[in-house]
Amino acid sequence: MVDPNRVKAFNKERLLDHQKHWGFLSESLNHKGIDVDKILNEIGDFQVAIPSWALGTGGTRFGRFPEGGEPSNLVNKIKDIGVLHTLNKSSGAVSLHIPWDIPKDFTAIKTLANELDIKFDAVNSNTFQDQTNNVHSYKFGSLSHIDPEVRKEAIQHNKEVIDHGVELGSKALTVWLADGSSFAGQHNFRGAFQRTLDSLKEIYDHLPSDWKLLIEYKPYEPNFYSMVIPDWGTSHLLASKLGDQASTLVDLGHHLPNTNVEQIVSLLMHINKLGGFHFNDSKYGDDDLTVGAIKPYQLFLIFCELVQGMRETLNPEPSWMIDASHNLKDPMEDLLQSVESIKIAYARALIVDYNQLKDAQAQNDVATSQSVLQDAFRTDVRPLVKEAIYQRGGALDSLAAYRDLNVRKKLIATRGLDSKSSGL
Ligand code: PSV
Ligand code: MN
Repeated sequence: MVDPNRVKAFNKERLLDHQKHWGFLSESLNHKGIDVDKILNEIGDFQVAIPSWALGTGGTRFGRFPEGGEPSNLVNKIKDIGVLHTLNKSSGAVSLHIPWDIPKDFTAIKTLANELDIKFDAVNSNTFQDQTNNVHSYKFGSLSHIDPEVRKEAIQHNKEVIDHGVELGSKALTVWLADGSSFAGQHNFRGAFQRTLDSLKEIYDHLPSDWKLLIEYKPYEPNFYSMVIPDWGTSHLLASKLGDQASTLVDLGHHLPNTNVEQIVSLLMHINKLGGFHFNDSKYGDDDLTVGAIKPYQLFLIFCELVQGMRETLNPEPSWMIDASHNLKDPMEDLLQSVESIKIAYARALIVDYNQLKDAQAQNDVATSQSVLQDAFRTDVRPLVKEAIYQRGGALDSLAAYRDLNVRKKLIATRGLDSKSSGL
């Protein structure tokens, strides 16, 4: 779908302009004593997994407006991620959602992914919807359900997801539960928590020794009175009771308005319990908007904690995934913009002078502390991100290249206008 030679030709036209901007920025970063080559590598190495359901147009419960050419099977989904990765050299991983995307032929899928330089990141179970072959219904919960037979089915599903992941080379299972209650009195909170813990123990015992169990939390939706795992405290409580292989997964959209997410990230890393991260942006709730579209400063502050945590704690590198989807944009364009925002926030966080910040903090110099952060945030790091991607063979402007190469038009021509993606 995307010929690397076309990417080269695309870059050639933009190279002089880029070099002008990059020359200026690299000189000023050097002048500040920043090791430019080191951060170029860090930015280039950073890979964010694409969830297998995100290649189709998102929607709300009121409607969906697909543009056509969507991948209707896993092979085509991986090919689409291959397109993204050819353009941005930053999407070299897929996070499979099971049962939506169980490979029909594991060897063929692995070979294809390998050819496209795509790894299998965390696998995600789904006990928030009833599947066609379900014996029981998850209407009133899954791992927390009052009926042991329903719990058994949900536990079994999670074990099967682990088994699929093992075949592909994944190293983590992400569990997000929709379990909860919508009316006061519906749940016994302690009972629901204890049953969830007991179910998770069985899943945990099925993990290979080099696997992680990532526990995602969410304050509301689809349940509106209580969620069994509503916040990072509950997620951490479960993870700490399960053992070293279990940790918390932070999804940016899963917080009540104005929550200090950067502080949560910092503390979880301090105790080596930040296992995964889902990127998106929001104005009101779990809006799943393009990363960095609404609150870029918060994203930067989160990255400052991630960068310091990766340097100063023993927290293993979290699994990174984009968890955004909506109904207005071409999903591939949305993903390219999300990845670009992530890299910009990361680059800004990498150029913060943390020594100066620590000195200012030690002297209670509030104004300097703020200035140190804002100096990095206000630096236009786009040439730095472009250079990192360009050095890996990617496009100097992935969105413009995607349009220039008419990718969506070609996808529609090959797959048809009414080709729909499975999943959400
Ligand atoms: C739930 O809102 C969530 O964030 C979980 O990560 C799911 O896997 C994903 O969205 C897709 O439903
Ligand atoms: Mn999520």
